[in-house]
Amino acid sequence: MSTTAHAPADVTLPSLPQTRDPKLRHMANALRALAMDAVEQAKSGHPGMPMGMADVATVLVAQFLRFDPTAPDWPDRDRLVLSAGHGSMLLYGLLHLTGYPDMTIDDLRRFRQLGSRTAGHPERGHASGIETTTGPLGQGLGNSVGMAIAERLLAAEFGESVVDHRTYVIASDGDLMEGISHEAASLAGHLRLSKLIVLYDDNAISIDGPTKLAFSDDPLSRFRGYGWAAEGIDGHDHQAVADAIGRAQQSDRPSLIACRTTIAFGAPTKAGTAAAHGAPLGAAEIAGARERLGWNYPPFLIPEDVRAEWRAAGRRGAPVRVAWDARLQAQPPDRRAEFLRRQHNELPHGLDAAVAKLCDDFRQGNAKIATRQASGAVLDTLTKVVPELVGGSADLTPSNNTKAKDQKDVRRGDFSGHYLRYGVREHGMAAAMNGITLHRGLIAYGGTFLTFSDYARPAIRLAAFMGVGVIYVMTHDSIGLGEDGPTHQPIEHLAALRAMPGLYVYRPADAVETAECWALALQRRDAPSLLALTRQALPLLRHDAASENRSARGAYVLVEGSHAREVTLLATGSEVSIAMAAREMLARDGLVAAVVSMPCWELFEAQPEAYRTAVLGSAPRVAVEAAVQFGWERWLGPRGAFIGMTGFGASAPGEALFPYFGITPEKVAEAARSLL
Ligand SMILES: Cc1ncc(C[n+]2csc(CCOP(=O)(O)OP(=O)(O)O)c2C)c(N)n1
Repeated sequence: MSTTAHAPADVTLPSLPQTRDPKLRHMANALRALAMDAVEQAKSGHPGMPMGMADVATVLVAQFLRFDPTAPDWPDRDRLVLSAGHGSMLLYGLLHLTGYPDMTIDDLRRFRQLGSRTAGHPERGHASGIETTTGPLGQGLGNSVGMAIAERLLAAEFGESVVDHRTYVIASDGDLMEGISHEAASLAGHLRLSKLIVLYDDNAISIDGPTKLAFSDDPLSRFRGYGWAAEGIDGHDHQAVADAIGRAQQSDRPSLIACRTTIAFGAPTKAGTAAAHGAPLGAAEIAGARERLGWNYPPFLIPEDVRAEWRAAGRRGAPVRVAWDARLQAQPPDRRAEFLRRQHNELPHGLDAAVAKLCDDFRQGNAKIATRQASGAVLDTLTKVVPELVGGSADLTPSNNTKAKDQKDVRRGDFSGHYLRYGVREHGMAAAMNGITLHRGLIAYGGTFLTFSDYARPAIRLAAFMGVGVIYVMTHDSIGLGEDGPTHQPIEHLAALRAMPGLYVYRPADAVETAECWALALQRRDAPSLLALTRQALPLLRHDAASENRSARGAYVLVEGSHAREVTLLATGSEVSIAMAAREMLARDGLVAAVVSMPCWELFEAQPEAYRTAVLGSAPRVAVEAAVQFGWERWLGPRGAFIGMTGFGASAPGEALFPYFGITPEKVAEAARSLL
């Protein structure tokens, strides 16, 4: 075992390194063969990484990982994240061999085919045992930090007799090159997430060739600098792998184990080369690999003795789980019920009543506040009613109003709080939020400025894709933020976020809508929600004492015309009050306008056509939103007009910017008149 950092080595054709344990070697060869065969059959895929990491994965899964294929959702299982998602056949092979019932040999034969569980990259929900969707490099590592945080938070809340597991990650050079790996590892080191163990496939090869073409970092020094334990080992030496994992388990820090491996280990001419990264090896190379590995079986055939070893590895966890079950049963009934409620993703009773009371309070106080401020007040209440909420912000807590009054910070060594100081790490935050929420038992929300949603977007996309119910609190949602200027003023962000399938984008118009949108975001446990909130104060528009959550239909008629409408004014967020003022101007001219508030397009789209038609009306429409028009066409109809932004903003007080960019009641009224 070497504890010094490796510089990425020259890649020379390796002689087969010593693999010490014959039983483990055979088990690892089963993984190699399945990867070669499935990629060959699919005529596409990545055989190199699974073949290189087969020894490491075998030791981890057969000797350390705590799991039970008969109860894949066992809450206290170890989490295994394949961050290098291109090596998906490694995970599928493991799931199959250890006996997950929904990963059959036929599923492996159908690798990468339409409708199969075995997608090109692992997709959560396709098969049990896939903890998160990976493929975009670095995301899995980011998720794993969230999972490790969730484990500590739940252990602090429910006790280590119920929550005490580890998070293991298999990561590649690409994972470590991606910027998000810095944010994720830095946060993990800061919080000393000692139960996070990363097995890094240090094979010195990526797609372009040897990593030294682009990468001369010393990952061990780098991770030590973050406060991790880090060591390098021979990733084909089973004992070295086991010893290193054993040390990592004892460490008081997160651990990086750099496993020096040979990509496509066993392949006669392609091992150690980029040619083995992402293409079938070909019949001759596979035949040569079978010979070198001593694997003399036809494609997809696993000999009984090897299968029996793997099945035995898969059965190791069952007694541990049964003992865990008994410990859960021994908990006081209310604690057990609370634990299970959270595991089942059920919200507590009392949420609706709490939101209704908040709306009443806002109405009674005629709350003229920024929607970010309303959101802060909502959180003061909701965090009491929904204890699974875990908040945070990427260093904008006082601006995002994300910290509720009685929330305590999460700190290294003290995980009893529920508020995370994510630091200036939007991408790491969003990826960790996915991990926290995927873990089960907690719901993550996190804040930044709307314009920096771009910095978090790859993780937002995966939340949408997987259907993770995280909640983004994105404030400073338009030129209305003012003096910070055009770098901070979102322009195209609403359009870009609305373009993302599966993401619910909310832009509430006042304090009441803010409470309603928060309730909707919380209720949606199978998709992410994003709240776009203002920096500037807004008048209260919703004086109706409706018990109904009017935002739930996505858009609704806030004020109807006094008689048949001649024009319909559509708006979201801060511009709804502009539309209201325009309506009054038009009324003075004897023109009848209705105002429609559209806090959530995605919900509106899902309404029956009759409702949508009734809301939008048949009169000409004018839309107003302090952002680009992109996307509004669909609501405007053939004769509509749009008042908004056509370029970037400017640095000035917000009140000056709306008239400067022509986003005023006068302009809206003028546009309406021009249509009549
Ligand atoms: C964010 C992102 N960028 C690019 C890719 C495309 N890609 C897949 S694997 C890979 C790098 C391969 O190198 P490495 O991570 O070392 O994997 P190995 O070759 O060892 O399997 C790249 C660039 C990706 N999957 N995700």
